[in-house]
Amino acid sequence: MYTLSNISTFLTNLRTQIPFGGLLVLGFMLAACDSNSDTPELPTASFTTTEQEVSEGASAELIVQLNEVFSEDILVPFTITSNANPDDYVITPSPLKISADSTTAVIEVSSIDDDLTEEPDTLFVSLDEPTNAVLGDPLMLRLTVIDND
Ligand SMILES: [Ca+2]
Ligand SMILES: [Ca+2]
Repeated sequence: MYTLSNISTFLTNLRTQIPFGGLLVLGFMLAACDSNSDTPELPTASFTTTEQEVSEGASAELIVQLNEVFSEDILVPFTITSNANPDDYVITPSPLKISADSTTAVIEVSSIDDDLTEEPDTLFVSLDEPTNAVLGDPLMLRLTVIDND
């Protein structure tokens, strides 16, 4: 019925006659092919754990991992919710970038060492909808920072 050369002749004719229409048909065909089988599955992005603890003055490395490598960079925005004083921390800016062909990246949380005696701080870090990936599980991590004074 339809051979590749038939289709290509058909498209060539179509493009010659109605260039825009031809491109439109080609676009639909590509879209149809894409949704069949060759759509690359997006990797999932998640934390590796739900709980971490760090001592005041130290840095915590919160690892975000993919379930498989991807051919393009992935951006993972994240949100931090905390009752802690924001001045007490230096945090990797959102979004976190996971470079093409790697499976992990790190959100670094450096806590500032002060001389105050405090209760432990709790920071909830949650991953938001990534670019070039989908959310996996777990997507929230609780970081506890223990006072050292
Ligand atoms: Ca201290
Ligand atoms: Ca302190």
